[in-house]
Amino acid sequence: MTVNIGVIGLGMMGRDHLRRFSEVISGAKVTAVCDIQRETVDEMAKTFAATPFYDADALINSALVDAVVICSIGPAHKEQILAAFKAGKPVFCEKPLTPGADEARQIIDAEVKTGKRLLQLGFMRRFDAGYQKLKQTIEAGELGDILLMHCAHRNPAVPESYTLEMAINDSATHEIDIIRYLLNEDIVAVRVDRPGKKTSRACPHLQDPLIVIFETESGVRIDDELFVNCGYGYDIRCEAVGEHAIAGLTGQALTYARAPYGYGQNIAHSCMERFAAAYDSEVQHFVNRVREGKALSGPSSWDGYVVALVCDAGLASLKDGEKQRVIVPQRPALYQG
Ligand code: ISE
Repeated sequence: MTVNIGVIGLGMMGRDHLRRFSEVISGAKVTAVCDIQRETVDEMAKTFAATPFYDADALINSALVDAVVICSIGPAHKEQILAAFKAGKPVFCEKPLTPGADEARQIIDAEVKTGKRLLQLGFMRRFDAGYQKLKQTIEAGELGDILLMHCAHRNPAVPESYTLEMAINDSATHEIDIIRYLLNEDIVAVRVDRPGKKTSRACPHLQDPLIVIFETESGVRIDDELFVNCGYGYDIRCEAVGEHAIAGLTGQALTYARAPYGYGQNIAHSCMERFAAAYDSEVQHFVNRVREGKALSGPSSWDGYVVALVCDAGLASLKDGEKQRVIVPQRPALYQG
C-alpha cells in the first residue's frame, strides 16, 4: 500500500519534506499540498505532481489524502490537528505541537477521546544515531547515576524575525524533549540566566547567548547554552556526566581533514544538514506505522504538551530570572509505555 500524503505549510520545512518524500521515503507519495500563499501552492503542486489546495480543512478531508503532514506555523497547528483527528487521519506534525500548553492540552483530550495515538511529533533528534547511542549508554548503566548534563544549541545565525522568546519555545524545545527522552524522567524546574555579555552579531532585541538551567525529578541538573548567532556553524552538543564516566555526542561528520592548520572535522551549517538522516528516519517511521495500520509511536502529543509546559515556565523565568516550577499532570494511559 502506498500512503497518500497531504502536506500543509510549504515553507522551509514543508519543502524539505516534499523533497524527502520524492527522493528518500518509500511507501508514500505526496498527493496534495496546501499553503496560505497561492503561488507557492501552485508552484509546489506542479513540481511534485500533487493536487493544489488553498484551504487546510479541504485537504484534510479530501479522499486524496490518507495521512497529513503539518508544517504550518505553530499557531495554526491546533485547528489542523483537531480536524485531522476528526477525519480519523494520522498526523505527522512539526514542532511545536502548539505555542502554549493550554492549547496542547486540548489536543491531548481530543486524541485520548479517539482511543488511539494518531499523532507523531517532529522531534527529529530522537531519530539521530548519536542521541540514540547516548541513550543506550545511559540506560545500560555504563556511566553510573547521571548527575549533570551539559548541552549547547548553536546556530550560525537567525533572522531578524527571531524573537527572544523563540530561544525558549523554538530552539530550546529540542533540548527539553531530548533530555526527557535520554533520562526517561520529567523536568520539574527551569531557570533562564542572562549572561552579562552578548554577541555583537545578534539583533538588539536578543540576548544571545542565553543559558537555561533545567532540573529533573531525580535532581539531574542540565545547563543548556543557546547561542543562535554563533557564526561558525550549526553545532549541537550534549554531554552526560555520570558517577563513573561521561559520554557525549561527537557530531555528524563522516570525514576528517588533516591539513596545514591541523586536524579537524567538518561542521554542519543548518539543522537540515546536521539532522538529515534523523529527518529521513522520523518520516519513514511515520509512514511505516501508517502502512502497517498501527497506532503511531515516537514523539507524541503528550511529549509536545509536556515540552510546552516547560517552555511556558521558561518564558516566565525569561521575564523574572526566577526558578520556575513545572507541574506535570498524570500521563493518560494512551501515552504510557
Ligand atoms: C528551528 O526552528 C529549529 O527547529 C532548529 O532545529 C533549531 O536549531 C533552531 O534554533 C530553531 O529556530
